Amino acid sequence: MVCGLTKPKIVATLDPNPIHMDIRALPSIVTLNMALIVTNLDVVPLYLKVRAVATGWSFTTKTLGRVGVTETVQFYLENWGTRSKPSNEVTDVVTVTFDAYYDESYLIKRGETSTTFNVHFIDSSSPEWTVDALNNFDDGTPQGWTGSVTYGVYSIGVDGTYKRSPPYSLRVQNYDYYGRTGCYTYYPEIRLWKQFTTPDRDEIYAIFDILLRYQSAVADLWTKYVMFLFNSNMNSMIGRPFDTVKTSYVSWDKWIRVLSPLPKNLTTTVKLNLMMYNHRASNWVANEYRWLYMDDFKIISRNP
Ligand SMILES: [Ca+2]
Repeated sequence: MVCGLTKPKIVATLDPNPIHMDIRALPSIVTLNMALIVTNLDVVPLYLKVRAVATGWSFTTKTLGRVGVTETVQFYLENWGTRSKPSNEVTDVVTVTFDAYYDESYLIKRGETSTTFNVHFIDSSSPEWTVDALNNFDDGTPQGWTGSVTYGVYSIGVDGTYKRSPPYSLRVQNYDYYGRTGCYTYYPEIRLWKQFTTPDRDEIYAIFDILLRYQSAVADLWTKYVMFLFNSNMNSMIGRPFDTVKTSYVSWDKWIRVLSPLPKNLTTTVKLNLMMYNHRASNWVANEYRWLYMDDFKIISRNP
């Protein structure tokens, strides 16, 4: 007997969706990483695979494993898709298909279900953009930015060593005192924010570069994510949701371009949260430093 396929009942959220990238800050091969949250609303446990297709892209099929009835599981699709960097602005539509199986060997298929998401490439150097705000910190001040830390000592100022536009970038410094004793595990967070009013145009982005650094003699320190928020709502995230795996999900010592859409006609506090995981294996022998740098923060807008 040949049995028909049944469309599996799942709720899948891909994050971020849509994805926004600036072609002025991309390598020649663009790599796509995504978070995925799946809830199984079906009547049986499902063994899932996820695949995707889009013009110009190549995706690997990811095996997700078992999701039980009513269970919600979070995945991270690392190095999921690649394409060559586009030479002009384009929006790619990616079709994602979930294949559901009854068995862990992925032999007996229950069915499949599909959804889409968009990857939106913009060109920040296009003359169409109006620059509504520019904070380059080149006057030697934080230009209205302020911040806080959840652990240790906080200060904010400018820095002349690491910058995107000379002579200065913004630097938040966070350090823990020399002299504390014993092993310790904690989760330091650096926060940075400023209030802006967005313009009356239909397409608006915050665009800026960040750099993460640290200096430590005895601690292991891993980055988890940099989250960009407005009015306390998460807008975009680099890295992965917090965990205690001893791996960094955002690169140290590398400038990273952040591009995040903003709503129009809104006075909003835009905020950056850097979340870390710190393990100190012995007594501190010197101050332990963590730094978040930012330069060339802009709000740009246009009417399509
Ligand atoms: Ca600068």
